[in-house]
Amino acid sequence: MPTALVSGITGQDGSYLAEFLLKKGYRVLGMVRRSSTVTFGRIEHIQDQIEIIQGDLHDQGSLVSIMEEYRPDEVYNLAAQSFVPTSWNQPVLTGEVTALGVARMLEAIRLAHPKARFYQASSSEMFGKVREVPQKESTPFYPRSPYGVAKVYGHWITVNYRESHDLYACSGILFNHESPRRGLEFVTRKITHGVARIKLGLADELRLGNLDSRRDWGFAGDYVEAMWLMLQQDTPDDYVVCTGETHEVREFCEAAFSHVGLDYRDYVVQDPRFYRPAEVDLLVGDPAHAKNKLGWVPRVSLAELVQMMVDADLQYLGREVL
Ligand code: NAP
Ligand code: G4F
Repeated sequence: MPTALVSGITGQDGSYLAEFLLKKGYRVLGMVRRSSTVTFGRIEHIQDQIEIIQGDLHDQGSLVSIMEEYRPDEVYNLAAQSFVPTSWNQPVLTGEVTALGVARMLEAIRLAHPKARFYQASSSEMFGKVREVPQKESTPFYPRSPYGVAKVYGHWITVNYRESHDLYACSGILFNHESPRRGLEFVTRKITHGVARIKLGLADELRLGNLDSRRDWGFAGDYVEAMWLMLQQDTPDDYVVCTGETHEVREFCEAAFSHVGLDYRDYVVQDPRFYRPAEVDLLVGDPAHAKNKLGWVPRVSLAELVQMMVDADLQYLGREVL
């Protein structure tokens, strides 16, 4: 039975990846940081099948100890400060976790267990002010937020450890992927949760920022398979993972409201508080490399994703209302 270590297992992607790996017969180790309250909501349903171990991307020693003790076959580094607006308020913390945290994890592997295969959760946010449309593996980066800058470091340190130390290290450049488990502060979940609140009579407006920006949105449950596939190849490489389609935030709103028979224009209020100091206006990826080399294709369409998320929020909030 292969062993996988997942950092960020309590997050959206960590929960889907853990489910996926359990189905494949893996022993799953979930690395979690110490906190005063339990943050296991997304993995409650599989908690008895996972081994939870304590570790923090700030703490080099904890990572080395984990590698020495558990010697995982595969390491998925999903942990990060992942919310873009927070990265302007906490740029140093974002750099510590989202950038240097990657170097600490790679150092732990190099020192204690260099046979481990490594996956780094890189991001389309690195393309920022895009230099090319659509974006592919060779497109130059131009990050627009401290988060994007930190992810560029994480990407290149992964490539560098592969080339310097011969580690099996891959960088997955994933475009936005969403689900009913998405954090409430990200725009898609904020919209679907807002739609459900309005439909159930719990709110009468939804305050958002820039409706013009465009994203290439997919379903998180599909994207974790691409992470796993990257670590099953003969040689390590970097891959863009996306749908190849792009839509405005406004279109996501339109679809979510219309799913419950409402018109978004009656409820959405644009609020300058949610605008960013520098925006990423257009993201759309080219999934050809992932398709040709990994045989990976996304399954859930945007329309299905919107419906899945609105229905889940209606169900979730409906239970609270009753
Ligand atoms: P998420 O829901 O925000 O989860 C982040 C995870 O990181 C949580 O489990 C969090 O733990 C953990 N974490 C934060 N700081 C940590 C630290 N110092 N030490 C250990 N763990 C720490 O993010 P996600 O959407 O699942 O994304 C997973 C990864 O993919 C992230 O690296 C993100 O930047 C990247 N990514 C995401 C997308 C996307 O569209 N979702 C696209 C491209 C790349 P707590 O539960 O304790 O907070
Ligand atoms: O949902 P978002 O906050 O996601 P963003 O900034 O694209 O970042 C996500 O995807 C990245 C991959 O490209 C990940 F690396 C990152 O960790 C994260 O998962 O915002 C999407 C768009 C932005 O253009 C934003 O300005 O939605 C716009 N937006 C408009 N109103 C809003 C809002 N975003 C948020 N969060 N809240 C709003 O009210």
